[in-house]
Order: sequence, then structure tokens, then C-alpha cells
Amino acid sequence: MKSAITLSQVPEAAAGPFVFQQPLAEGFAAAKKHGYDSVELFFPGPDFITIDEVKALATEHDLGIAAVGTGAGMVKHGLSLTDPDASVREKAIDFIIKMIEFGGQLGAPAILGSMQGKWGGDVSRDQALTWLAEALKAAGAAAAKYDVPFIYEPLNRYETNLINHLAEGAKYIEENSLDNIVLLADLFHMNIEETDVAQAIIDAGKHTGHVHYADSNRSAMGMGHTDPAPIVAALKQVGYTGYLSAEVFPKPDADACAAQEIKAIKEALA
Ligand code: LER
Ligand code: MN
Repeated sequence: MKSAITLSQVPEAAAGPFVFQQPLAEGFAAAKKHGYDSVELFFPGPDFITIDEVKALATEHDLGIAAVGTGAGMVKHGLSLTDPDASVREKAIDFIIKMIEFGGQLGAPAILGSMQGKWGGDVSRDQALTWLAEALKAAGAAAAKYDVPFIYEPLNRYETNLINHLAEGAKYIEENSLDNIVLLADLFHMNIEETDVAQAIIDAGKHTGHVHYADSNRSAMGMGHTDPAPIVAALKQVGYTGYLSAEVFPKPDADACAAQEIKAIKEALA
């Protein structure tokens, strides 16, 4: 397993769980200074910066790109894959495919979190899950061209009513024959929803492809009440070799958070 830390350039998500939000070059430098292997990027969209500029920063600081988030499609542009309006759904999938292409050129997978949306009103749960599966099929195929997976993230009940558990996500992938889709185990969401986080990871088996390594309160691991030992043991048991990524609140400040999180990740991997 490898370490990653979030760098955001989305002002609309300033209150979100993104550690370094200063100008990008400073974020890369801070990630390196703290000893991370890679960064997870949260950008306003695919045209925010050129691939060459990101590659130059990654090379300069000797950091990998773990993943790219698509959440700005929701928080900045109001797009959802399950919106009742077909033209909004179309813009949403277009945004996601472009983010897949952006990440793909960096060798990094894209993540679907908040852009999955919710069912309700004129949209039934079945309808929303059908639209989501169609979008995931397109996303999985687009990502395959770059030899990366597409990452689907079950969220807690306050953020979506579609899929809240890792096991439901695994079943959904299998039942809909979704190729090249992996699950994101965000330990903050799982702390709210799962009966037993470690067991949920074991039950999802090979489907977990990315981890947001957050404590119970979404602070850096070690600042809440999660016991990471059984969770890390579960990840090892299922053969997980991906990232433990710091998608956490920059509390008490970004530097203290980054320092605590890398300490916790190193302990986990020792
Ligand atoms: C994104 O990774 C996530 O976990 C969501 O809670 C953001 O809204
Ligand atoms: Mn997350």
C-alpha cells in the first residue's frame, strides 16, 4: 500500500475534507515535505490545468498521482448522473468522461462520489440505479483505454440514498456486470454505515480499489475513535495494494493534519 494526500483547487469545497488547498505548487511541495508517495487531486474540471503542468509538478516533487476526484461536477456545476433532467445527466457523464481522460493521461483513475446524486421525487430508486449503471458502464470503458479502473464510492446516508454500504456496491457491480469498476472504501462513510468496517472490507473482497483513510470524525487517522488495526489487517487479507489516501479535514491545521496522517499510515504499513 502507498500513501496519498488530497490537494484541492475548488473554492466551493473549501469546507470539505481536503488537506492542502493553497496554490497547487505549494500543495505538491507540502505533500513531499511530509513524506507522502502521491497526491489525490480535486480540481474544478478537466480544463483547470494542462496535463503537462501536472506532470511537471509530479516530476519536480517526485510524487505519483493517486486519483482525481469528480465532485466539482456537483459542488461547482450542479451535475448529477441521476438528475431527472436528461440534459443534466448528459452533461454529468460528459464531465466524468473528460475527468477520466484527464486522470488517464496521468495514469490515475477518476472517482465518482457526490456526482452519483440521489433518487427521489419523480425519480424512483430503480430508475436512478439504472441510470447509474449505464453511466458506470461508459465510465469503466473510458477508463480502460488508459489502463486504469474507474472508482465508485458508496457514501453515507446524508450524502446519497443510492448505495451506502461496500457490500451493496460489490453486489451492484456483479449484478450489473460492471467491468473495470472498483469500490472506494472511505472509512468515514463506512464508520457511519457499516456494522463492522473490517468485515465489510473482507466481504467486498477484490472489489476495493481505493481507500480514503479517515478517522471516525473525518480528521486524520488517530484523531478520532477508529481502531485502524483490524481495518488494515482486512485490507491486507483481501490483497489490497492501492493507496491509503488522506481525504480528511485539515484540522487543527493542514500541516498538523498531514503530519498525523502520514504517521498513522506509516504505522499501518509497518
Ligand atoms: C468524496 O470522496 C467523498 O467522500 C464525499 O463525501 C464528498 O462529498
Ligand atoms: Mn471519500
